[in-house]
Amino acid sequence: MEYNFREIEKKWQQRWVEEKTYQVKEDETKQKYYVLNMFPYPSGAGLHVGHPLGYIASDIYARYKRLQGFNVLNPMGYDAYGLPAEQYAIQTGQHPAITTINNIDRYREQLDKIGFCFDWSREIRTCEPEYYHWTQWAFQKMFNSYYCNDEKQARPIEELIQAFEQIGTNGMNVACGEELSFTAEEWKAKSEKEKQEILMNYRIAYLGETMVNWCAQLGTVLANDEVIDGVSERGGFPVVQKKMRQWCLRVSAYSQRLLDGLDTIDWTDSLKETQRNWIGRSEGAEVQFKVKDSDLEFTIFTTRADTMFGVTFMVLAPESELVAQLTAPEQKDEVNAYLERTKKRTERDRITDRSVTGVFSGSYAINPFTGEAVPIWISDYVLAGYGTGAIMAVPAHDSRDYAFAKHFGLEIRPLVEGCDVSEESFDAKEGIVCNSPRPDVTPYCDLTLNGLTIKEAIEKTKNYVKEHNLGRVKVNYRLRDAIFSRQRYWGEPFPVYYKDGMPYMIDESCLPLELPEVAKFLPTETGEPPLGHATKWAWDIVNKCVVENEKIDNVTVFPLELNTMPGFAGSSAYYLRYMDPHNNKALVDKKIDEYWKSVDLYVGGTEHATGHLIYSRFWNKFLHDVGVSIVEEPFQKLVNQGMIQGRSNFVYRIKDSNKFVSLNLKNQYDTTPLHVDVNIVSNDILDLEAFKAWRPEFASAEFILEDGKYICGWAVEKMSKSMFNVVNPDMIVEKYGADTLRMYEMFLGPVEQSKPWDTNGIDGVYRFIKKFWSLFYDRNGNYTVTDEPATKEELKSLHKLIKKVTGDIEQFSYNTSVSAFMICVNELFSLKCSKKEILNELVITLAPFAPHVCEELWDTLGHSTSVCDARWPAYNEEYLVEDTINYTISFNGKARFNMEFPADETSETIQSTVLADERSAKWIEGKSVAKVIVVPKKIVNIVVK
Ligand code: ANZ
Repeated sequence: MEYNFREIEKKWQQRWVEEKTYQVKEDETKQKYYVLNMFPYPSGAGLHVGHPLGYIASDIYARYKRLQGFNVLNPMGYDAYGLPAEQYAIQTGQHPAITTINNIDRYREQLDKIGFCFDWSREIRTCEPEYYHWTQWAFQKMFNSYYCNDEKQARPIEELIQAFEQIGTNGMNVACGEELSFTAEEWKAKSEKEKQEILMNYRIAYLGETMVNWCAQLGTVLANDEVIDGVSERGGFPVVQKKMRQWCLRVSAYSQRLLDGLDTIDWTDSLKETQRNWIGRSEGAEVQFKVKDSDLEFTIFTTRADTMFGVTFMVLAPESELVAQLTAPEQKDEVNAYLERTKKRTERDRITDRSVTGVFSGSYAINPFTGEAVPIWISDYVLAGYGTGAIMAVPAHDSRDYAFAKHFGLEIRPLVEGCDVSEESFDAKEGIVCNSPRPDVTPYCDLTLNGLTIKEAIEKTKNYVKEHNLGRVKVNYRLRDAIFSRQRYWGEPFPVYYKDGMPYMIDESCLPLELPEVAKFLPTETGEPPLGHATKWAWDIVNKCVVENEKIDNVTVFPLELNTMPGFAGSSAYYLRYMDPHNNKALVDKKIDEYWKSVDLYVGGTEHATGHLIYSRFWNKFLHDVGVSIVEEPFQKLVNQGMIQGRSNFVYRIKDSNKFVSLNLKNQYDTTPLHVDVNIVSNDILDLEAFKAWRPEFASAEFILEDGKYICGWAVEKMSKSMFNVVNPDMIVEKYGADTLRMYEMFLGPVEQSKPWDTNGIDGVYRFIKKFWSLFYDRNGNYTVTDEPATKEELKSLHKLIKKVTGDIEQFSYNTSVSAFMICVNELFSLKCSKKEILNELVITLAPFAPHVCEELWDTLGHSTSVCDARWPAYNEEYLVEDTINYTISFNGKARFNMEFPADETSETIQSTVLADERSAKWIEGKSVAKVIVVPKKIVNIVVK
């Protein structure tokens, strides 16, 4: 029988479905192992060879773990809500659900061809009501919770209401937007609406005033990267900063837990560092400044409390509420003009663009340490959302303050008097570097920082601030609350209706609230989100159902929320749902949750380092607090697969002609390189007929060949349609089979590394599988496997392989495993080994990599169950011991020849045999042997004089 991958792969893919080979159930008798891939967004372009890289790597691991006796969960599904389907709907009118389903079908077809061991019975799609039921449910739980800083966890909002009723805000240590203070009596005296407004300040899912990039023409909020130079990337419409009421998630409350959790998980150091920076813990002090000639006071945040004596001005963020209060009448026009200008800049512009702008408010603040009055300025280099939105500026020691002072001619006062303040002596990190000790500042207050290091001085000043009631010690985090509203159609609807301007949750028992149909996917004429087009989008609280908008009476029928949830809503807890995907009573059954616990191995791209991987960790911690998720960290080990880049090919057109010249002759002509579809190039040789058929303008192309061939040039670029270098895995499967594709993708290099797709080596992998096959069948297709016992050499070759592959898989070093398979098969081939004893184990070892051919051969070897359920072979060190050792024989340190000795030979025998060998005579001739050194198992050196 010949190796016919088409038949074999089809046969086993069918069998796996029929026999439910990859369906997994909770099994208390077995240890669980949960493997997860970041689920794909099914785009219209389908999969290219870069996409399956991570899936193949995790598939190998899942199969390996199963062979080791683990009960392995390896599910797959689709992140099915998203913008591309909606944009396509806007352009073509095709409902995004249809586009999405078509794309999913195409993905599934492609994935099925590669032979993954996914348990498809657990498939989820985030756009299906059965799934988003639980996204909505989690949102409602967040709405009904607040975060207690003392207990370091989310608690039911009722507990907070109770506390307000009993003691007001007294002694309260909870996460909030704004620090409020009221007594129990004051609370009780408030109206229902006022109470709801106050609770919003504490809820984990809350409606908050946030600054957004608003594009009126598109009728939507845009993300920072959708805005370029103040206009929308799409359409070029003006974008302004606007305060909008949006749903937000209080992710910031979890900052410290998100940091601490990083120490408990097995992720790369670089990924952990990225998250630490993103969370941005910053220890400092909040200090109160009084406003001169006024009762007003305001608070600043500083990490350099020790620089208090260098403060020469203050700066407020333009959005700060203080701006209106502190702007003097004579400065009003100038300030307003400035505020208008800054509205156009996104936060990112403000952080990255270092140009200096600002305006004087007309007011002064009093330095609490020195009693000195300093001017208060307004500038957009101070961000409203960080710290308190106000700073004390120390131009001599902070580079942005320095630039600002230089620009506006403000005083620059170094901590050590008399230091040079010119740009040359300004260090971006430390500011003005002074080597002399700090001066005594006792004239102003009883705090001396003389001779202290910066760190010590900061500590001492912070203590001083605390003791003298000038402010407090404060830890800030850069991590912001997540904006959770989108003005889009194709997303999860919020299970929320509005009564008297305040949001209320629809009954939990009424979930899921299904996405309504709309006539248009665009915003409405009045600027409402697309759900504003829905005519049946009102909530009847008596009948607990969705009814027509005309029934809205704001008594029993209320309008429903028009925003939808963002992309990360559905992807934040999907891993939990795979455990129990069809449960309509709970997100996941408690017992099942206890069995699978969390993901042991998570594989996906690095682009999710600060988005998905922060949101899902937050979401999971919240679910943990409310008793759903068993483990606090959802993903124990994380492997980032690299990108597969495209390997583009070029043809060279001779200027002003339709003639193309082969690569190595091109220098003789004046040519322009053109990208050519890599699918009509093989080993850099162009298929001339296919090229002519590729595009009409090339139908009459002529060629200047070398050795009868047209050789193309090449380059490594991003894999993209526009560069004609996209390789579809279907084509590779068609030509070589899935087992070759799988092994070849792994052979390309370490999983974590980015590397170009280069089909030049694929034939070698294909030949390897054929050679492996030939250990079972001879050239004439006769089955040659025997029951003869294996020789020592054969066992050694096999066990060397098992040892190597076992170690490699644990390290995700699959490329070196593939080489090891090649070496072993070559060795067995030259030993003419067709022994069942050897081949049985070889098949099991190769099965995670090339499952189809291994199932086939496992079957041929006479086994009645799937190779997936075999036992991973243990290697036996005994077989690896060398029988003989090859010694290098040197004379005066120069290697001359080699000799074999039994591994246990004595040094004396080795010495005498070497000296007696006739080859030695040549090197000793005319001299005498002064010394013989035998280094056991390595070398013999003979010193002659
Ligand atoms: C005085 C000072 C002197 C500062 C000095 C720095 C150096 P991190 O580490 O990022 O927390 N700051 C505070 N709030 C700000 C805001 N909303 N927008 C822009 N800048 C703000 O940085 C904290 C430091 O950044 C604070 O310490 C403050 O400037 C500034 F030699 O205060 B510092």
